[in-house]
Amino acid sequence: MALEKTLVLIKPDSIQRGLAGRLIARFEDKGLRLVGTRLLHMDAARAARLYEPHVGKPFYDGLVKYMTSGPIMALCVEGYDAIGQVRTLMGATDPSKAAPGTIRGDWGQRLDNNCVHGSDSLESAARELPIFFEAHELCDYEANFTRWV
Ligand code: IDP
Ligand code: MG
Repeated sequence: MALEKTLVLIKPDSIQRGLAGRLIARFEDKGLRLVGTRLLHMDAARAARLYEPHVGKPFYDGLVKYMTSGPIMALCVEGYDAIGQVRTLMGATDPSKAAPGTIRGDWGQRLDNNCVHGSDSLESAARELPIFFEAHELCDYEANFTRWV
């Protein structure tokens, strides 16, 4: 298993609902560690950069509108197999189909308000992280629990 960094976004619906702390706790509880955090309100240009792979899809315009509708929190989290671990914690894209126990399964109802984003591959994480963080904004450290998880 490789040590990976991945991008998590706590989406506007989650910030509005006051879920940020509980969602961050889900990743921390799993043993993933925070190496970057940022609260921001995305503009259309940043959202377009993030969702470039979805250009042309029927939900694209609504997705950009949703993701620019209010503040989000960007997290860079690190851990073994972090990309896959985050995707497992998030659950299926459509919260109405996501398993109970996953973030989307526990907190979401609708595909167009699905609580969180997580990079889906090493390539995506490498493309997406610089959209939110410059290298110097990430903290390189070993948490004292690291050897146990
Ligand atoms: P993912 O977030 O699970 O990786 P993607 O297929 O990459 O899912 O889609 C990106 C985002 O676009 C989803 O998280 C969701 O917010 C939105 N989305 C995907 N499919 C639909 C749809 O059919 N209707 C509305 N929004 C959608
Ligand atoms: Mg995706």
